[in-house]
Amino acid sequence: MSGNDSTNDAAAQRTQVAIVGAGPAGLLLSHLLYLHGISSVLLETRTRDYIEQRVRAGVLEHGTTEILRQAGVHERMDAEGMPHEGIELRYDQAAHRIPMTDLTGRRITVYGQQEVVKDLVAQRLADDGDVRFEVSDVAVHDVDSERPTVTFTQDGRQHAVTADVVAGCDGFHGVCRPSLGDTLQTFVRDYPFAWLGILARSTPRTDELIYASHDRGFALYSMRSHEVTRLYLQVDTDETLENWPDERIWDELSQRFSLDGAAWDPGRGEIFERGITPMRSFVTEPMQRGRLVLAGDAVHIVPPTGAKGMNLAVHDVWLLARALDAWYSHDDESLLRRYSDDALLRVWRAQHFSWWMTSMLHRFGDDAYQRKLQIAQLNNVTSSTAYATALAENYVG
Ligand code: RFL
Ligand code: PHB
Repeated sequence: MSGNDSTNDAAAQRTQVAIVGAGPAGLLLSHLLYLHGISSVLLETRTRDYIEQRVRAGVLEHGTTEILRQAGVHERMDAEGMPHEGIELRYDQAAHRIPMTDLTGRRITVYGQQEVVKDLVAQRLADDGDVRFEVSDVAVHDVDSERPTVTFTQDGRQHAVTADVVAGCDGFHGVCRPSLGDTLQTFVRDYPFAWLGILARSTPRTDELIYASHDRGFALYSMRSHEVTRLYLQVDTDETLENWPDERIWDELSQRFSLDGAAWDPGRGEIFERGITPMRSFVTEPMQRGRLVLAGDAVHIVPPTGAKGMNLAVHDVWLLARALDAWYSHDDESLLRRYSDDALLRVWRAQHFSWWMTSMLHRFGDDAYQRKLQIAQLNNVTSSTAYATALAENYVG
């Protein structure tokens, strides 16, 4: 069957896979299905411009870049992405490098999530993919039948897409997870802090990311290009951007990155994007029910400290595309039935790693005992090859 065989009757369309949400998960799934000759309709509430500008993740695991390469959406990533072979842990006024590539043979690539999104949107449109932006009133029906349906409004008209499978890739606040019903188990951890993230026009001062654990709180130094830095500060959950004028942000970063007793200048520049993100760990199990399967942030989220969220979303849909291909090409439904079990193995490893990094690096109130434990843990990671290798293996994926 060709990749674009959806009929165009607006009232009642038929496709093989209806995909809700055009984040990295939904876009990559529709592209992978296209490569397998499986038709899909991709529905997104936001505009194309909005999803292409939404600033989020920046670190692609080795396996994620491999998947994007195999899928043929790698040209710009390979030209503009920044390969990194280590990270720095900074605490107690000293810098310690974790040589990830030496320890694992693998590397990460710093390439903004919105760039991945732009590349995937361009590819879907070049392949005449059926991608609908600015839809509303999206609802999923009949997931326990063999013909689940997604209804939505577009240009003031009501539409219905009937599919074999509905893929919920609609993020944490989407509509698909509630459709899994009430037999699910949900596992949650909320952290007593948030991240204030900025993008600034300044040349990165280092070649590698710096994770700083300071008595004043956590800070992260990252980048997007040779002209743009991406920095984060741990802040209280009730903080507002109004409380953080530019000078305060830079002064706080300088203190948290301090080295040898002196403030460290992260390279001040014009701040052109800022936001505050709460920190949460969350998993819903199982990730599927009947003909509804969920992927990415729709069904699990991690605090960003381990840089895992988008990588998990990519891995989920890679598994899903493989399972759907086995079903359509070889009438083998076993991988599809096992999708949730297979995906959850990796999801929980990433949950653990993200929780562990978060616990090791952030300030937890005035808990002096916890702080001593954190320093002991950091000393282990920076002095023992076994600990460092464990961190590196999890980080590069
Ligand atoms: P997304 O990206 O949230 O996309 C979901 C899409 O669904 C749309 N949508 C709907 N569409 C149709 N109908 C509905 N009813 C809909 N409801 C919602 C939304 O508009 C959206 O377009 O989920 P997806 O695809 O699962 O991707 C997940 C990633 O976005 C997320 O995990 C990462 O951004 C997390 N993350 C990081 N992940 C990494 O792998 N490496 C990192 O370095 C990293 N850093 C981060 C991060 C997330 C952060 N924030 C802002 C949460 C840093 C930060 C600060
Ligand atoms: C980012 O560059 O946005 C970034 C990097 C590492 C993280 C989280 C976010 O752990």
